[in-house]
Amino acid sequence: MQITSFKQYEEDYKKSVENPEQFWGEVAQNFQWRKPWFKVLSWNFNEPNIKWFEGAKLNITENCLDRHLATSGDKPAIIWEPNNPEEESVTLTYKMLHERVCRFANVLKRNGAKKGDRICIYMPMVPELAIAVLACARIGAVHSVVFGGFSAKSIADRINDAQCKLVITADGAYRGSKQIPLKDVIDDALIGCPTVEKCIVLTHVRTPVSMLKGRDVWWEDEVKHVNDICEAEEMDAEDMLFILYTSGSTGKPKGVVHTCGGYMVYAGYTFSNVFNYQPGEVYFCTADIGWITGHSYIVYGPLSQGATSVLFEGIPTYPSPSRFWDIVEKHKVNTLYTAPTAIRSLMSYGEEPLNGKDLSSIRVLGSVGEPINEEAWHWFDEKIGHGKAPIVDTWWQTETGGIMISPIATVTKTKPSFATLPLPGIQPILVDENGKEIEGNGVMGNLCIKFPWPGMLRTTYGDHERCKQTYFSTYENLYFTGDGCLRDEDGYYRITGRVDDVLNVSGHRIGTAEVENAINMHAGVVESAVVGYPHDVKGQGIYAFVIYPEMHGDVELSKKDILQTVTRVIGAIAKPDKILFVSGLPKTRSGKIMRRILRKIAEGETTNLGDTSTLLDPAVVEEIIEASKKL
Ligand code: 7RM
Repeated sequence: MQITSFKQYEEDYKKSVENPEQFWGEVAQNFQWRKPWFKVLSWNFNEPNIKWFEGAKLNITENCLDRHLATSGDKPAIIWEPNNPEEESVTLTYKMLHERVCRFANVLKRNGAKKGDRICIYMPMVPELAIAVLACARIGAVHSVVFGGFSAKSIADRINDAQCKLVITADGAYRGSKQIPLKDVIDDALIGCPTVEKCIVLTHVRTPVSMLKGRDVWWEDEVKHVNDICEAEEMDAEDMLFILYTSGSTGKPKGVVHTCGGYMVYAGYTFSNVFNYQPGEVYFCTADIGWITGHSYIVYGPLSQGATSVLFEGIPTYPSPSRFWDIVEKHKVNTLYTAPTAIRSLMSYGEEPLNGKDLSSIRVLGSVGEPINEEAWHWFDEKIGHGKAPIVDTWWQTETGGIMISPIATVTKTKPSFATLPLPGIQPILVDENGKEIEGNGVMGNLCIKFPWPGMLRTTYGDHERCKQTYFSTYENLYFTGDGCLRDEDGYYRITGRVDDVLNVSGHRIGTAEVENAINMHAGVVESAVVGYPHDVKGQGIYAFVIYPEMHGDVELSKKDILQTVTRVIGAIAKPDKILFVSGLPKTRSGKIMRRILRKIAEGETTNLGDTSTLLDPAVVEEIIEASKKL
């Protein structure tokens, strides 16, 4: 299954396009199925209706756990590195992880969870998070992991959208020098969540929490009441595995749905190939399991391949900007998969944090989440990889389930800031505004995919029409990614960023409409418009133009108030970096905000604003420009 030469890549790619069913059928043989499929693929992009490995039965946890027991039961599956380096790391072998997953699966059953039930997981980056995820999969319950940085309201919205029956959380989480009171946040969320019957709480930071009688139970108590034998539920290949909410151009995040069979095959295949993972190696992905990268490349991908996956609770800069390098040295990490924002942040501390650190174990480096600028790419290459470790710049999305366009480590010649070539099975195409294909090399366009792949989303939870509208209606018979893309003279792809109203702040996807809605909830705000602007570390920063007519007194206080509102409504990750109070917004005669103009102003451009002739009130632009200069 592993590609070892460029020639083989070309052959596999050709085969995957000419005969996709045969190609993926063969890849799927490397996994364990209870029953085989009768059809590899049936599809149409119009409804859309996508089925991979129809008729097949499996349980993904048998692939991630049971099948490794005989040969690698004592091999580390998860190495947990705590927030505080003075605390001890924890190693769970495949045997131990299997036992704990089975035991916790029984806890879920004991608390009323059944196949098909949705379970919300809001936890710190501890081994129990991976255990909770896998325990859901074990019994066929659908997990919906919510990142620990989201607010009570965001959690409640997600729980209600999926009608979750259970919540799994912890007393709190560590984040550098800070503590996040997860259970308090959950308590606030659950006030508005009538479908939730039980809440299982893990002790982690040992902060006092309130436990609601009849609803809340302790993880530690529950596991004492059950044994560690739990037969895996037999799942259909197209049964739901998980929901993961992600932002789009509307104010309401969508629940992206992934199913068991195709997702497993795609996460496992791409993990093995892109990182060229070798048995016994230590692999470290710095993402949070609350995002798709953590689902596919901390949990399911690596474990399905019997790999050793490092799970880190902390942040890159605590207690010092040497933290990643200390972890690499301590656990002899062979593959480091991180985000450009982390690289840029660490770069800014200079070379001192690297002094005396042994990074010689590193063989492969990876980047994900946003375009990586050349400067960061070279720093990563030279200072971390010592020019010897290939960098895989992996382009993909929550919706794609796994990596789509990326170098294959040791196989594909890399090029700074290019995601390079599509993986076997992936058929990218560039189109213009009208959906006309842009052929040839040295061209730019909107990135679409013209053929299904096993890891693709199947629907958006509870609203299939929305899935169709968002991804399959912009261009006929194509999956639209929302990204702009360049294909250079070598046929290499470079993703240039979103072409819709979605921001990418520190590798986190945030819809401008979501931030606007949150700001507008503040009592004094009449209207707002949010745009992104280039930010040295975060990639994009959030710039908010806000109409706040009755402001009396302190401007800074009002800004603080607005930031707090955004934190309460969405979470701290969506806080604007800049707020500019204005008396009006540039609108067309039909009332549409001209974001193009605001984007230019946010970038610091004050003269070449393009065509402003359709503006209702051009004077407002002059006022905004003047005000922006003083910000
Ligand atoms: C994995 C993930 C998806 C969006 C996507 C892009 C951007 C991700 C890269 C990238 C340039 C990359 N899922 N993006 N990877 N842009 N180069 N290697 O991030 O759903 O959270 O975000 O992220 O805009 O559409 S995500």
